[in-house]
Amino acid sequence: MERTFAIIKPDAVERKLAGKILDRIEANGFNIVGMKKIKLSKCQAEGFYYVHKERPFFNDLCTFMSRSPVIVLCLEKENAIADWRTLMGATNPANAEPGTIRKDFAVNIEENSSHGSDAPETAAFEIPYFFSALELV
Ligand code: 3AN
Repeated sequence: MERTFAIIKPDAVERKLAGKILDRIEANGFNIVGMKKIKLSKCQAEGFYYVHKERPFFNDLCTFMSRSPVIVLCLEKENAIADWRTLMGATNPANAEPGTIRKDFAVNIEENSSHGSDAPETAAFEIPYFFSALELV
């Protein structure tokens, strides 16, 4: 079994899409081992996305991620990291496969409804950024 970290981003929570996205997560065989709704501060968003700090979209991205609540998740299944990224679809919804979360729900490349760890090392940073061991069940 593998664990990955996921976010239902502000654009999706604002548009009441959290239930639809959680339904896809469960229908695709993921166990939700951690879940909470939180409102990130700009500083917390910057810490989470620090690997992107030199990118031109960094400030806008952190402003977006802190504008309203998100739902953070720890998901578990075999091959969870790759399978969650497949279910989300490409970063830019214009390039995402039909039936993916980003194709169906994303507004644009920035407001793209969901986040997923891209590698085991990333998940190992991202999961404990939001969850203590006691919150993963
Ligand atoms: P992914 O979330 O698919 O792994 P990353 O890690 O390249 O994509 O980018 C992190 C986040 O930054 C994306 N989810 C998206 O919200 C935002 N982002 C990525 N590329 C752009 C871009 N060219 N313009 C605006 N926002 C972007």
